[in-house]
Amino acid sequence: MLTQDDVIYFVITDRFCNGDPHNEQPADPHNPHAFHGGDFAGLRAKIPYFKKLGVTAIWLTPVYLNIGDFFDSAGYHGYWAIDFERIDPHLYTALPGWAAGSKAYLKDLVGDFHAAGLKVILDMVVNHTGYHSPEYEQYSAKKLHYPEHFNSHENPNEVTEWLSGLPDLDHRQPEVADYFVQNILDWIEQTGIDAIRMDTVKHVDDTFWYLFKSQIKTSQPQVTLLGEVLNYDPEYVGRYQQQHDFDTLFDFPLCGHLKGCLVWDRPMTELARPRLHDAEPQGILDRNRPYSNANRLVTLLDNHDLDRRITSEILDRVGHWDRDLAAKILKLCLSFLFTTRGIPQLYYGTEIGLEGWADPDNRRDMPWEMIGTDHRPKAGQPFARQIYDHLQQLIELRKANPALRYGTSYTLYVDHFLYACLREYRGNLVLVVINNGRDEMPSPVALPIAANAKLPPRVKQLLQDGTLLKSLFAGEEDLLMTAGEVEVRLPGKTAGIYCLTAK
Ligand SMILES: [Ca+2]
Ligand SMILES: [Ca+2]
Repeated sequence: MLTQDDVIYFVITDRFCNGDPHNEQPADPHNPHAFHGGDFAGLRAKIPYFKKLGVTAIWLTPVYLNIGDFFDSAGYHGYWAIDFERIDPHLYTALPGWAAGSKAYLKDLVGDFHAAGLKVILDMVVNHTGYHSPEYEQYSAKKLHYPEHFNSHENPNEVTEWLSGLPDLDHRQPEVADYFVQNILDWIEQTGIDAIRMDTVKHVDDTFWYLFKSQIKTSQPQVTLLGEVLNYDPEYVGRYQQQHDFDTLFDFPLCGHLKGCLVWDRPMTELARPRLHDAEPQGILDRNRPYSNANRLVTLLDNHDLDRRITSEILDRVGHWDRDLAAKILKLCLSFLFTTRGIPQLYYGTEIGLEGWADPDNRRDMPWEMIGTDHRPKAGQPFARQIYDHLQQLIELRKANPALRYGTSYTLYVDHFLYACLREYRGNLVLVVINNGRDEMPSPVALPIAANAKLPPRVKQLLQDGTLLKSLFAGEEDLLMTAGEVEVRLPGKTAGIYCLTAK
């Protein structure tokens, strides 16, 4: 089960770490459309890396047997399944006596992750099969018949559209829906995974989610269902949590606004407003009503489906020569991600500022040559090291402060450049202030606490005059409560994070 205590780390297994050079059959690391050789042995070898960084749940791309070659592209990413019941041989190290493709290979990996205190999120696909090729006919063809079990090309319904031309299954057919319900139950029962990341949810007919809710959600409540509904409107995304009982969904609406503001310098009022009266316009963080619980959403900066990695988007914005400003903005984005509500998700490589533009460039191999034996970027990698160190500090901060995991968020102040948010949980309190302007604030801004009608008296009690709010970052000024306010002044593109110190 995923909780708000988790920090998710997403890997494309094939691109992460090659732990076994003998299961390649074949691999070509120089071709961005081919298998590169990453595998379960590589994931296992990097358990100490995950632990050092502080992440708690690893999301793996689908493990199904995939297409080896279709017009010079391979299903290295796992989304082109030709057999939904077997594991791709690129991924595991064959053991004597174990059936080829056995789910036991994943169970074994899950066991090692659990022993290390790491959860496993398995990516699953029900919308489509891999492209139909002679290979395909050898495997799943026996279960999913073409064309009877598939939607026709002519159907204009968006839900049944063929995504990237991938053969689209018709879940209104009882055989198809039942096949995938049984299939998912098999994976859960036989591998012990903690959560499912469900691919392309919006392209699957609703009929399937009703079956999923009745059979899988009820019998396996400990397995969290995380849905990918790639849409930027909370009303559209929230429907899946409200109606179909998805525990959590990727927060693409926040992702879009977060980058719009912090990378592309849109006004911070688009993120949140103090909402001191109901008529005030809403920011994206105020739009919670479409969700059954916005606090459980998975927040993110990037993934393998978006048009470029966060570092590259920032470089496109600031100019590729200005690495110092790019590092500041990337650290600012991470500061926001790890202090706002939700469960944060990282895409492998973001912790070291890995670049990557459109697919397949955003799926580069993890550059392990940059990482030292202490699992931290080497001293000769100053850009990577400052991002890594900042992120690691944020993960520790999140673990140490329940306010950042469960606390209510009170927006104290917003203008075009400045955003101030207070989070509190049972006396633990964190104040986050963001100066999104590129320049230092010309003068301090006073954040009213005592006069804020939205703050409960109990929280105001914690912030009486003379209370010190200590900065997380060395060298930055602490804040002192004076006359019911705190005054703050920050350099450009910087987040100040302040914790209440014990009296
Ligand atoms: Ca390998
Ligand atoms: Ca579909």
